[in-house]
Amino acid sequence: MAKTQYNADSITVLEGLEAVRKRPGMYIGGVGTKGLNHLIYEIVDNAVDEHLAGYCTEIWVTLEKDGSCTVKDSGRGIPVEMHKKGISAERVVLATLHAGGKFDNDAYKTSGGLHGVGSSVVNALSEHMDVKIYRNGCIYHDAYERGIPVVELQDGLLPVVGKTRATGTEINFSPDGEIFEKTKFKADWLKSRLHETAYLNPGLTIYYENKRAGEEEKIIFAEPEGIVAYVKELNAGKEAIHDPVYYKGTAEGIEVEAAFQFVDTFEENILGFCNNIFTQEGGTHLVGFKTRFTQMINSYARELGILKDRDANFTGADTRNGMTAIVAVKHPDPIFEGQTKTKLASADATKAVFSITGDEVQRFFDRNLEILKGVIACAEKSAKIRKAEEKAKTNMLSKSKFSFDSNGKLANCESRDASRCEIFIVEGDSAGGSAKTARNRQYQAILPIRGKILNVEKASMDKVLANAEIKTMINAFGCGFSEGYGNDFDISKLRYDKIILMTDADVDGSHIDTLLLTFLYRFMPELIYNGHVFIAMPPLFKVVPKKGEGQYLYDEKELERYRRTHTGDFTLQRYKGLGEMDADQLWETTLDPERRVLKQVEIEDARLASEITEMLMGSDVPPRRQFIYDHADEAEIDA
Ligand code: TSJ
Repeated sequence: MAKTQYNADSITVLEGLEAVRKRPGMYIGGVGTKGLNHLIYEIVDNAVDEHLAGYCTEIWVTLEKDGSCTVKDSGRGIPVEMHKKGISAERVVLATLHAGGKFDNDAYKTSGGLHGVGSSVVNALSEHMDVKIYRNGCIYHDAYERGIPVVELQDGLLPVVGKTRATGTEINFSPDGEIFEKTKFKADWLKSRLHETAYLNPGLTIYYENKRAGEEEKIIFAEPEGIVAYVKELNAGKEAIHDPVYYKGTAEGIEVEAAFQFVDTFEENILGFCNNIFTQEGGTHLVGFKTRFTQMINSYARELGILKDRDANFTGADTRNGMTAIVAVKHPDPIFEGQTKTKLASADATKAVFSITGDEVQRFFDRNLEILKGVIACAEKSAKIRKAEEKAKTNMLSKSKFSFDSNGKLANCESRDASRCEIFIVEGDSAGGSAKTARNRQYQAILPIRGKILNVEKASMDKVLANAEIKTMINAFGCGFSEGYGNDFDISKLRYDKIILMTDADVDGSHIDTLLLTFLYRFMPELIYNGHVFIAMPPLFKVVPKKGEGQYLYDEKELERYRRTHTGDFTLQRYKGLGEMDADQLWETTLDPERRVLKQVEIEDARLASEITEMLMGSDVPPRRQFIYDHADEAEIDA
């Protein structure tokens, strides 16, 4: 991995260690037992880096009788040669803050902790640190107290205290009782961390020994099966439905490794790692994995006829029901964010994991149909339970009076004669306001909706029902709804003869139409089958000639025709949106049954809307990109 021969000169020197002792929490997260144990991890990570560089296969970690800790590796040994500052490079690594990690870009580190820069921090927070370096046939010695060197250099170089044929680095340190609340390392945490390190580094053997009185223990952590063994351990005692699936690949300069196995439970247990660091808060690598996996299971399920045309996709959670997985990436320059800086934020990790997962998991499932069917069966089981739960929830919801028009937006009509009543679903509060003024309140109801309503094709049912506008719509229509299993829909209870979608004649408006139609198509298809759903067609132009009557025109073609067939001057008014019309104009053009133009929605329109929605939001990337490309001149589509 280290491509260039690095020498003592290439270490970047930054600053001293006083800052670390003043604010230890900034560097190791805290001065409790967690921070204390962190000291060991920082040192071990340096040895793991040497392993990743290809020079070290063994690490020894010992909790000593006297309360100190020793970490030793079989690597090349920290360089002891003269650094340009005139002292041994080892001093620069261990006694200079930030040195030791950012050597050079081409010698990048992929281990965890403070990315190899933590050794000087540990030194500063140690009452005593003792260093032995096995290199060039010699054993070099150095020692520090609270980060300050206590061994005299000879012409700037470390004293040689013995001869050896071995190479490696050995560090012994005692945490400083002035800094830490307690100085006894927690053995259990250490063991589990070392085991994790062994899983993530299959070529590495870690010899753990506890020599503390009454706690004596020796364990060898070696996991040649790597993350596959990790997945097996996480699933120990559970009924697995197949052997773990493993794959590895590189994309975008990022190495991606993953293993997963489904078990007979309802949990989802996905652990992410970046450069050996556990990403507690998840991040972009997991997004790539989950997104691709869900897509793949849905498209296989359709291909196999397990999902029929009319069936909704499995949700992401459905497809991961029973899944245990490890996703580990190696990123040359990762970005972490979040509360505890354990959320991977690098966008290229999503791409890399997405593409490797797509290739490799597809290759696997193509050849292991029975396992694929078992995995899809888990998703089916999850979907079934989910739907039952959702139905129970909705039944409660529709019985609750509080959920009706929860945000007070609906302006209902006075008549209770459904055959006369109409409800307009209006895009935007301002157009909604004008419509409320303009309407005939006897039989016209107005429901303004803001922005883009939830995309029901993608959102899970409980999210859909949490959406105030959707809740209001369901309640206003009065006939309940149906989804998948069971049928609570009763069209005889419908309170309006016409449901009229009223949105702007632009791409945003048609996007909202698409989403609304998708909602109706999925939850109340009978409304469409029975011809109750309409789209209002507000005019785009008004032409007023010098002489004669003004006239509304509904599209560019009509305007062209008008221009061709009319001579003489006329003023042309162009409507950018419903919000631009005043109440009178709105009544004339869009609300008045005598003059308005409505388009009756047919089931094909709704099916198409649903397909477009799915393409935009739910399924594979290539068709979506094609769609956006095809429509790029119209507007941006934000999915
Ligand atoms: F830094 C430390 F003290 F925390 C520490 C470093 C602790 C332990 C247990 C091991 C190490 C460590 C460092 N092991 N191996 C190395 N290797 C190097 O520092 C090294 C050696 C040779 C070369 C080279 O290019 O010749 C480069 C490096 C980074």
